[in-house]
Amino acid sequence: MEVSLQEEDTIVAPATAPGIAAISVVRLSGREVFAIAQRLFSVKNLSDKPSHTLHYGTIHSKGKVLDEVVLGLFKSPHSYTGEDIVEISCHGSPLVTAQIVAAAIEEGARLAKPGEFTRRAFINGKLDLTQAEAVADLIASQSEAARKTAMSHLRGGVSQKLKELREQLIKFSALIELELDFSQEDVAFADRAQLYAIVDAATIEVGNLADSFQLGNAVKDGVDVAIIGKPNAGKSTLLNALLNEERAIVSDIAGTTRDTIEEILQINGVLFRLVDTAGIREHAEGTIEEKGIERSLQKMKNADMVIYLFDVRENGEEVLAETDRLTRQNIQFIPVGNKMDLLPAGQINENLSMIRDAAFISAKEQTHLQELKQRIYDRVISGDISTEDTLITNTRHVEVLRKILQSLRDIRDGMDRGIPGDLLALDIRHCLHYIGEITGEVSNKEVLDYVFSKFCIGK
Ligand SMILES: Nc1nc2c(ncn2[C@@H]2O[C@H](COP(=O)(O)OP(=O)(O)OP(=O)(O)O)[C@@H](O)[C@H]2O)c(=O)[nH]1
Ligand SMILES: [Mg+2]
Repeated sequence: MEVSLQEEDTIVAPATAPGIAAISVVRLSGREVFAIAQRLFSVKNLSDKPSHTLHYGTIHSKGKVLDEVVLGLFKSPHSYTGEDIVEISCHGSPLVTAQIVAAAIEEGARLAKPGEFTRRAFINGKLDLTQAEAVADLIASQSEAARKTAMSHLRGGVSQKLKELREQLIKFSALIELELDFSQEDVAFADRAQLYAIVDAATIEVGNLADSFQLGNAVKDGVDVAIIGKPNAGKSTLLNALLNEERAIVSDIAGTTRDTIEEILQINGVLFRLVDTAGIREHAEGTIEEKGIERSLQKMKNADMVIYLFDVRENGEEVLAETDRLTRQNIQFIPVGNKMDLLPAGQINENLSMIRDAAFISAKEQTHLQELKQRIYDRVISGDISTEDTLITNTRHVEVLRKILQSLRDIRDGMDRGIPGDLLALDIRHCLHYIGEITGEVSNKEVLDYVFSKFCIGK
């Protein structure tokens, strides 16, 4: 593990997005920050100024004034990275920003690597690894649910859950080590029944966390929903109705939609990508429609979920056959009967009433759409897990959680077999090792490189 509170290099990077804006921020962090900033900035005695203060002045380089700026000072250890930091707010011109960065490099700073500021924050103990990862997720979040989950991780939600387990296991292994010191006297300091209880409770807790990944992933990345069905079933009408806008062309000509149309819909803060597809039929009219159908089938395969739309006036046999086929193919789908407004007194024919879990709507009259949205949402957010719980959104975390589960199983097996204390202590140490892998107490360069490579420069 890397140590030292101040890294050798002083790094610099624009912290704001490239492009024209009102202001742009250039950030520097490291041991030489004040010395470098002083050589660029008009206000004297920078390093004597108190932390968390702003200073107005000019930035100059090679005798030329580059810009009028506001410079913010953050002194170690009270800063994002834990090191001395200077933030220069300049006018938001890409040229000015680049010139200030270049001037800082000229004076001895080096351009930061992706995520390097956050990496330093991690190394200096400002954040644990899950929190550092949450920073990247928060920046990338596109829906309310994704933001909320990232924010909960940033505030230590994941680590908190594991911290208690870690402490219990550490206490326990200490007792076992103590037994080993007295091994001649055959005493048991560590109550095995208590260890069983800890391991069993932890298995449930860690198992729930691992299980939350499916939902967590959906919350973070969004869910692909393909609307499929025969031509004229009303797929495009449904897309428009769900979005509340005239996005797709609707007509009574079968085969209207030729290409797929994708739009984003948020349901209860979760992001769904709706895909309207070309109606699927045996005898397509022309190659364009054929290609469209091919794409529909592809979209159906790739989607996380399918809305299978049919006309409620249809003879239900064909619909039943289709739902059977989807079930056999293991496709997650919701059968939806459309055009209820055209059925006299809402009488569904017998075949259709046999379809399990079907929703019946009128896309045109916009009836029962709210229920349909809830249905779509419930499909993802099913079971006991809710978006209010701590959700695992990161593949790295699930993988390590599964290793923790396995090591808990090993501890339990060992106790069942009555293995000696030193071996039990070893199993517990394995488990502790994996817990440390999630939070970053145990880390290696490869893991850190992987985690921080996903950041942008300047974060
Ligand atoms: N009465 C009634 N008509 C509907 C309803 N939904 C769709 N329609 C009509 O059905 C016809 C076909 O609708 P579309 O939305 O274009 O159907 P589609 O499934 O997208 O068809 P393709 O793109 O050709 O595959 C249009 O005339 C719609 O106005 C409904 O709920 N009730
Ligand atoms: Mg269409």
